[in-house]
Amino acid sequence: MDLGASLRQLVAKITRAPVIDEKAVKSFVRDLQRVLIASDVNIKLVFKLSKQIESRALDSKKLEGLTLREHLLKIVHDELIAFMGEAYTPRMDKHKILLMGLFGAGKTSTAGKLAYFYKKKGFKVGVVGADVERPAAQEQLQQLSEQIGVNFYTIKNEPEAYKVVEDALAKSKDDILIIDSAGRSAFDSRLSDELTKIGKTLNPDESYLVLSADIGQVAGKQAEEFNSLIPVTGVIVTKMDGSGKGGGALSAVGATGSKISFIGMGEKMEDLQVYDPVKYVGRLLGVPDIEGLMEKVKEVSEAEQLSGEDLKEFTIDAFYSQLKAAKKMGPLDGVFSMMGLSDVPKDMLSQGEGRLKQFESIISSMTKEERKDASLIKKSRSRMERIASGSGSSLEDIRAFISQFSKMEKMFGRFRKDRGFRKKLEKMMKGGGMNMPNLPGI
Ligand SMILES: Nc1nc2c(ncn2[C@@H]2O[C@H](COP(=O)(O)OP(=O)(O)O)[C@@H](O)[C@H]2O)c(=O)[nH]1
Ligand SMILES: [Mg+2]
Repeated sequence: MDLGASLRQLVAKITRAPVIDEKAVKSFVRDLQRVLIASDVNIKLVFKLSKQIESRALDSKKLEGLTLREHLLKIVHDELIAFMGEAYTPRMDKHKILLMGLFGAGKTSTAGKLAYFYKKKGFKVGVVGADVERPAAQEQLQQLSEQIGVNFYTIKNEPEAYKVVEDALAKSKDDILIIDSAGRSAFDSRLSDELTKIGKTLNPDESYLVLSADIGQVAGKQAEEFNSLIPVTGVIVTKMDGSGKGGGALSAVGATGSKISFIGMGEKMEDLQVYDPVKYVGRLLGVPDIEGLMEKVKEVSEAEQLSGEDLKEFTIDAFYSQLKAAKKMGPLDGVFSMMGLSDVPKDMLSQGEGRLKQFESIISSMTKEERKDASLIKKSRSRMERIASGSGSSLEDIRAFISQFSKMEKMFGRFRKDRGFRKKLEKMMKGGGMNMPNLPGI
């Protein structure tokens, strides 16, 4: 489970706890430690943060008008933000940027993304292919530059990177010039020679170190290594979209005193964001800001007080319409995750259109009875075989389907008695104008 999903579950726990007392705070802090360590945050930092949260929650005076629950949430929110470093303000004047980092960190893509970022702001931008280790890197950057419409400079077959830079400096009339340099599999003396020469020739205004989020807390060590060679003015952490270790990488870099400047959130040119810990933590928690968080807490506790009818049974038919409905709805509303439903439907949806189609054909090969009572299938290999051949799938596919279904069944079982939750969902579906046909079971 990713950091965001785990944190949202923790917040849901605070939201739903019958009482918030010292015991609840301590148990929350222990859970938080576990979650942060699992996403590769340095253990010392974890203890520092959790101590801070615990002592502030238990010692400090509550803020006016807040319940202890809200008080704890506010502290958690504020401390997480402080933990993730400072917001960055990119330069908005003429300047030269050097990108450095190891192989595969995302330098070349980031050169394109930064170029696109500044081009959109109205600057004249050029990119320089100074990765002389791999000719393919120059072509990759040239293609990106054509795609986004910025100038491109390189010298093919030139073994000295600094000469490529020298030549680009002589030709460029751009406001912003971005240099893509070569990586290595590890930090070594050849890389440091090359970067030193580029540094002397270019005299960069910004030297960004590009790191991949999936290296987790090692990010801190790398930031220090590079910084001792060329002062790193900012760290760009890429692949934040695909890694559960992003929180670890960000906090480790922050601890070295380097600033996070941008984060990469995907492979497309627009997937670059100026770093802002408020936004980052907001995204993790599924709310825009502390006001948003408080509002959700209120909504949830109001909903808890409403009463509702008992839930209907959760069947395969229900499962299928739930998947279709969730797909229509897009990213799940924060309320879902606040209530502890976290990201299960999203996980399933991320398996894509093809999977949904396969589910559809599997379901249509089932009898009415089976759709009402999945245990019939679970118990019988011959039924599974019949469904597999009817839907053109393998026995494994059928088992995978049943296992997904069982997960959802368990999850909804937890909420069977939770009337407030059901009411809340009903209200959301009616009020929000969302079209969720046949959404039984919840
Ligand atoms: N998902 C994701 N992939 C990225 C991101 N940044 C880079 N990549 C991918 O990571 C791979 C290596 O990137 P590249 O820019 O060539 O790395 P370089 O060796 O440092 O120049 C490529 O497949 C990129 O598309 C990001 O923020 N998110
Ligand atoms: Mg590259």
